[in-house]
Amino acid sequence: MRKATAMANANIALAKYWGKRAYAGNYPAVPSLSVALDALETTTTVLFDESLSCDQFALDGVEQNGKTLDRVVALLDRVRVAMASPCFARVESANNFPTASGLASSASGFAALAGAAVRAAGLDYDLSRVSDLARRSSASAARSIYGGYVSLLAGPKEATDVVLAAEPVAAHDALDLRVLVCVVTEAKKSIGSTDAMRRTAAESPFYAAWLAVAPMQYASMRESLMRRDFEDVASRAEASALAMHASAFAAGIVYGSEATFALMTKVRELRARGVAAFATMDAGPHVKVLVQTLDVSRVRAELEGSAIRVIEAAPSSDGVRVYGPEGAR
Ligand code: 2P0
Repeated sequence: MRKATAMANANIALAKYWGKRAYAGNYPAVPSLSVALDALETTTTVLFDESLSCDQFALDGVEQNGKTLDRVVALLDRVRVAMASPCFARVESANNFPTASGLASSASGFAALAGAAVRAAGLDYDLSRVSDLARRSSASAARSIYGGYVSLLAGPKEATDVVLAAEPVAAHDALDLRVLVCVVTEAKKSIGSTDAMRRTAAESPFYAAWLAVAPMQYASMRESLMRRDFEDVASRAEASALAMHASAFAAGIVYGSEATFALMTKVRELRARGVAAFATMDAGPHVKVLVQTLDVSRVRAELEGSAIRVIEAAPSSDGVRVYGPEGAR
């Protein structure tokens, strides 16, 4: 038996990833740029155990099956290919934020799973191989292997099976940034991002426009980040989210709810009053508001009425942390 534990933080994309290359391997069709968040964290333990007759996965104490289990098994299968004496594993994972709230947990979840599985399997992988392994399960998870500001490039245009890992691009303190995560519902999201991306690519009249604009938005944002220009990065983040959602919207994928639009309106009103606040949304109705430290209290006070809960997060310097193995024999 070999056991290892890993912790990873969630990240939010400032320049969004949306869409995959048509060939296998879960390669993104566009580059993305994210920041790791200190407040949202997953801890995962992997125990490879010769006595097990199948893989087991418990999330926040609840045994999982179906698609949720299948995605974990798929990652373990990739690890087992490289193991000297492969066997099944028990995986236990816990989020320090409510999983049912619909906040993205696949980024921190698959990053922690990849880190723990590789270590428990006794594989000598560097961080880019761990990031590549995480990407194959969930592209945003590749970015949670590193702290601070992180990029993940698009996959090559032609079908391939190369290593594609995220890369750190700036330290966590490159900007004076705080993220106010406005939770608007406890319900699970309506459509998973993998399916939603597939539908956007197949049905959105604006998908081609998204593919054309996203790399330019990414490049400009990276330059703004290098100049440490909060307002430029944050306003470009809002533009990236709007372009991504516009492409999905045109395929009938509407992640926003009334509360989402109320919060977006609030953020616009704040800006009209001279407050540098910018909104970004992922594959769900929650709104993440980007502000500077000085503005946290007053922006938070304005947003609280339109959200169930506001979680304040700061950029984290932490990438994946791996402990173990224990019980090696
Ligand atoms: C992102 N999202 O860049 C974008 C923005 C949501 C909106 O990556 O299909 O779970 O597993 O590779 O990473 C969420 O999708 O997708 C996501 P898969 P993932 O953060």
